[in-house]
Amino acid sequence: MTEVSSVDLNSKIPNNVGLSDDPKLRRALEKWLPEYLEWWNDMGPSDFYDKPVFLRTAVSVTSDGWAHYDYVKLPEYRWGIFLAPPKGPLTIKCGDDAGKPAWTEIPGEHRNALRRIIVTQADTEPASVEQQRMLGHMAPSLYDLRNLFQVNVEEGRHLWAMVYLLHKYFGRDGRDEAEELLQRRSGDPDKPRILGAFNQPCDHWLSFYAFTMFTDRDGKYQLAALSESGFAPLALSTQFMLTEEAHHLFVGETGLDRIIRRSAELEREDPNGDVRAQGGIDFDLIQRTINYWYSYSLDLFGGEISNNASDFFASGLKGRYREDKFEDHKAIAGTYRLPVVENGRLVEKDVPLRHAMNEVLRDAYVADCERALRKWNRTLEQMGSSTRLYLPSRRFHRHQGIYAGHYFDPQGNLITEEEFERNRHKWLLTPADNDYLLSIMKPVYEPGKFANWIAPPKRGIEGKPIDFEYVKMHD
Ligand code: BYC
Ligand code: FE
Ligand code: FE
Repeated sequence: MTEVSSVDLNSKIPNNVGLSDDPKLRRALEKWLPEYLEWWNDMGPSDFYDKPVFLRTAVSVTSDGWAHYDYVKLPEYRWGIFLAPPKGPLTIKCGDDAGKPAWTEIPGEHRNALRRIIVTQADTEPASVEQQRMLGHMAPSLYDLRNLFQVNVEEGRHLWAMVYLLHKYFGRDGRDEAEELLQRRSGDPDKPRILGAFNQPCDHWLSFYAFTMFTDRDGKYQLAALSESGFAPLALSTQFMLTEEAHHLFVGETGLDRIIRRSAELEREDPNGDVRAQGGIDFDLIQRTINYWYSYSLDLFGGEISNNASDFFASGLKGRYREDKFEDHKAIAGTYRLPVVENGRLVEKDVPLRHAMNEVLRDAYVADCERALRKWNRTLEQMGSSTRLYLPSRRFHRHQGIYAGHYFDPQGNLITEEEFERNRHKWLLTPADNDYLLSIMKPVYEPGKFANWIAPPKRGIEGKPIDFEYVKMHD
């Protein structure tokens, strides 16, 4: 059974992994701490470092009340290392060894695969902080500014969660990887972040909400798959990360809902139903933003037919979403049917189930996104707008997997490259869109006030009113 000790909040690095009993590990992490802070200062939120922010900090791991809310200045945030308490004896959840006891040390034969998974997961966390670095300067309200910073500090903590695993279980290699995680930079041509979506610019708040809606949601499904891992420390670490992740998804889903609500209001108010004439965000632009971030986020699940996915599942390193709900945890027999491109046409093909595990996880993600779309369309209906938003086909605008290198319209029909390029500005965010969004996104820092292009939230944070001073701009 994996050791989860009591929570030590007074240590330099708050933790429940018994750091005080492991001086070597503690020294290594304390050496990494100032390097992390240097990265945060260079690449974390630009400015606002002297402003108290009403933030939640993890202080325990019990399902009720793990979070403490108070005013904190960003550089003083206490990034900690927390594992969820195991619910009974841990077992390998899937693959050839399903049902056997989970590993508390790294099995030699899985060392490289586990290292790769952990480093890939880790890399996304600082990347997203880098992508969101400038957004504080155009926040639509103090409520939203606070949510941005909440997401940022927790992504920082998620990096800590993975760096702990690298330091504790991978020796010298792990420490080197932890260094490199602070060297790569989102969008840098020479040392980019590992996965595609994390090198795309997130220049304004429409992209921020779409990113937390669609890209953080990939995070939810990947973390859920890793929380089924037979490597116990990874499973327990990602389980606790998921409790924080829920708020990131809330920020994205409700943020887009609030924009949609406001746009519907402006559409109604304008004599010609012209949302832009009222300084709002028109529905076509919202749709292009959905298309953009949804397609990059679909790429994050990897190839539809993947040897890696098959190996990860077979060796019990990564399960499916809620593996418990499946009856057969070995998945040796089944097949998965999916459309593939052959000789310029789409034809259905059966793939051995294990090789389709990325696609199985993507299915759970797509269903969740469809649920959110239904919700937004209900908002449109209630507001009396005739517009309906949709998710593009999962073949549209893909850069990974079997559809990459082919061209599809948002309905999923195969088209030519020329046709795709001719329609690109109708289907995907354009530089002109970004210019327009930047032109309307002026900061609003007065408690209870909101930018013209977004509706207020239904309620505040932690029972506080909407006009609460979530960030103290004048202290
Ligand atoms: N971009 O067999 P394939 C989050 C590479 S988000 C670039 O198709 P596999 C968060 C792949 O690495 C969750 N490269 O894919 C969200 C491989 O390269 P190599 C992050 C890509 O391995 C918001 C090659 O293509 N967590 O937490 O089955 C804010 C062929 O690979 C991409 C994880 O990703 C891409 N999109 O699956 C903050 C979990 N996709 O080895 C945080 C850990 C694939 O040939 N990662 N490639 O050089 C994994 O489980 C797997 O690596 C993936 C890919 C699911 C990402
Ligand atoms: Fe995260
Ligand atoms: Fe997140």
